[in-house]
Amino acid sequence: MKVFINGQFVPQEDAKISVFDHGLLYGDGVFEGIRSYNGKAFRLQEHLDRLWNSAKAIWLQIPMTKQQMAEAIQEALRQNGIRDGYIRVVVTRGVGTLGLDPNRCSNPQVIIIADKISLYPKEYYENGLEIVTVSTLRNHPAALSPRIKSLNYLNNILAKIEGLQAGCIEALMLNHKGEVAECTGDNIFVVRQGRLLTPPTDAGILEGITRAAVIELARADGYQVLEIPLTKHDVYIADECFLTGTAAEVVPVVKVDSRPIGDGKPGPITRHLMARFHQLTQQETQ
Ligand code: PXG
Repeated sequence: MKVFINGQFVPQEDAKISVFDHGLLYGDGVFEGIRSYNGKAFRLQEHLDRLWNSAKAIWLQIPMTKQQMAEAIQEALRQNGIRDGYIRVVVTRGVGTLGLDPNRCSNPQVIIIADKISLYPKEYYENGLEIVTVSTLRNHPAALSPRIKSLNYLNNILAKIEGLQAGCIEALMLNHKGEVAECTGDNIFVVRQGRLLTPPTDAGILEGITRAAVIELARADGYQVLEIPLTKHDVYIADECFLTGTAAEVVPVVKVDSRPIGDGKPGPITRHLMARFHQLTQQETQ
């Protein structure tokens, strides 16, 4: 595998970062996870915009243009012969001193890895996932905004550990107000009486690119979509529930905190949106 690091493609073994990089020492940096279909990055502009916004929010200057990054991403896919794959873009603060001061770091590091995608087992798409609500609250937006896709993912990792300990591969996180926020690496939707409901950005969530695409698709198909605060109760009494994310795409949820959602099977609107999302990925990457 060839990895892009600081302007060049090098063999995986030579793709190395200093132990003094603040990305490692403090999680000081930002990242993106992007899917490719048919050799093309999906919704690339949206991912680049989010990366640049994350960087701006932490006063990090990305040392290249969006156009240069887009070209490097396409080149990473080409050099590794990846058609249906996964791209990880990482921008770190760079090498600094053993102190917090980011001004002592001079060279932000840009890393692009293009790899094969390891998908969720097919069974999850056919029969749905079981998830649990965990006690780890999503970061308070006034402390560290969940809109920043930063290299500090401990909040999500702690929630993921709790979920895994309960035997679930995804976990539902609440915000500081006790409202539903999102899962550890996926946004959440419920369906009630034919309408889609999903937490708003100010519930303290990552503004998922898959979430935005699914909202567009649902509205285009005539479904009402409301971005409103939700409680666990709203999830428990939903007719359907599903998650959206770059890796997962659209995946049905059939059980939350041991309660079956709807009739305990993936619902019709969920299945419709799974198919529509799949179509969209193909259409946009032809
Ligand atoms: N919430 C959080 C906290 C995320 O990290 C999403 C929602 C979904 O956003 P997108 O833009 O992907 O629809 C994410 C994204 C991984 C992985 O390897 C995780 C994400 C993306 C790609 C890979 O677990 N999370």
